[in-house]
Amino acid sequence: MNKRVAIIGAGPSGLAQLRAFQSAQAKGADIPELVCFEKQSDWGGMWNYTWRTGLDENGEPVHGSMYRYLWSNGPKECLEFADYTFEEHFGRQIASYPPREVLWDYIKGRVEKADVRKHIRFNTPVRNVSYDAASALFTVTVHDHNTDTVYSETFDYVVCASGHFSTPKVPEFPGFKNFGGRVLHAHDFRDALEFKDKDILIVGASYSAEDIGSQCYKYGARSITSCYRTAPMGFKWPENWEEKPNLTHVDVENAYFADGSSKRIDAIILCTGYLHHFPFLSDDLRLKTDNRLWPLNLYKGVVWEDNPQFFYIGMQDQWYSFNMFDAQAWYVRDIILGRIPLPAKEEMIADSLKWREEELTLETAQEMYEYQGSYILHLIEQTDYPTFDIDGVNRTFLEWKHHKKENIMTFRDHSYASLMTGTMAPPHHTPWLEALDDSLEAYLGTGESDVKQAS
Ligand code: FAD
Ligand code: NA7
Repeated sequence: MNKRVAIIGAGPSGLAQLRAFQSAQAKGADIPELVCFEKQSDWGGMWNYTWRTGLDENGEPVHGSMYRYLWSNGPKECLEFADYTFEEHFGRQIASYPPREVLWDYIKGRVEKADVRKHIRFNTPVRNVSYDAASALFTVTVHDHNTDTVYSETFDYVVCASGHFSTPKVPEFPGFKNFGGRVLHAHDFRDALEFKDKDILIVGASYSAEDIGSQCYKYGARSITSCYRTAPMGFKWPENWEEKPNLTHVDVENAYFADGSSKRIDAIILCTGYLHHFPFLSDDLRLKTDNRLWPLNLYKGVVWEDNPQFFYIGMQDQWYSFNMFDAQAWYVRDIILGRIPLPAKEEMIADSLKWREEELTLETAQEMYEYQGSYILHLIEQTDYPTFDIDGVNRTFLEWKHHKKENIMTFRDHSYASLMTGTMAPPHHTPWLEALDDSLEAYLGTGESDVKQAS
């Protein structure tokens, strides 16, 4: 096939795209030339942990928002690849909430097996993408930090898989300029031990707030105060964790809340979400959306309606993650291979609006993950991605929600069955609250050295 595809980013979404093409090739298909540009020096996206904050070794904004001791915030059974199971990777079933390093290992295992690393140009951020209607080609300009050169190449298709949990959304509250302690965004949070014996304030009421607060509790913060703008998280918090309505202002050492109460605090962690940020895309290609289940202008959640040679993977808010990126990547692959025809633009827009209308009716978490599940099923029915038990994944999400409601500090001690193989996960050898060492060795080992290492 005499075509070229540029893939921006080698995180789970970009890697899904590489694997999708490799899988077609392994079955005899003629595939286009693939070039994946990755800004970091290794693959895995968010799951490739960095200690850095601010700018990286090349002066680029640090991509990573993950922190030490991060364990999966949902059951691994909900994100399992349908074409590469945990049992295949680890040679046995493992417990249900692996730490970051274990999931990174799993992500890498599939793409090492598929031998797609050769397509990736590391240390190479994309600087600009523009489209020329006359030639129907994109010009992609990149900075190769290995040689410190900027160059451009042309492509027939571009897949943007650069992630959207990397550029922090940072509100300012009155008094921040004079606050005596540290103010940071979740994007720059790295090690909960920094906050041992401290009184911390968490702003926000979603996943980062819940998990960073829990990390700080686990690693010895003196107290946690979290505050919400719309609705409280509402879990049964430990006794040194208080949930309050939104922050109104701070002074040198106190935070003041909308209910008139106040609290002395040492540090403020803004868990206020992320921006979809694509500074390398021209206006005619740039997705503008907040973090939601159905961003507009993307036919089937992936095709840029204004230019169907341009695609996005993984831009939705995520209940499902890895296997959703796969469903999307296989679908995009089949459009590029000419196996799935695209309708006229008006029809694409009308289809997207129907999904959006349905999205607007969703009220409960259950309705939301069921909606995302039905979207995934809709995509995989049209490709050869191995189908899997989406209803079963939805049931696992439901159990997970119940376990969180029961006890937010012990939900990670539960086990679930794989929806791919049926095998029940064994319980982890150490309760999450006591497992201070998050290394792959500690997780997969016996647990004897688990408790001491992180102190
Ligand atoms: P990313 O993983 O962000 O990868 C994007 C890649 O694109 C990166 O490698 C980046 O370097 C590269 N890139 C960006 N810009 C450029 C450029 N201009 N040029 C070249 N390359 C570029 N999901 C779960 O399923 N379970 C969890 O427990 C979970 N926990 C999370 C915890 C945190 C703190 C965060 C932030 C996210 C978490 N997620 C979790 C969601 C996570 O984002 C996804 O699992 C997954 O990493 C998304 O994959 P992606 O490839 O779309 O994006
Ligand atoms: P989310 O899920 O986008 O949530 C952002 C939270 O921040 C949410 O509770 C917002 O409240 C809150 N927010 C945003 N702006 C403000 C202001 N100005 N004041 C108060 N509160 C605010 O981001 P997360 O980082 O939690 O999660 C993103 C991913 O990272 C997720 O997939 C995880 O797996 C890890 P709202 O409800 O909108 O009022």
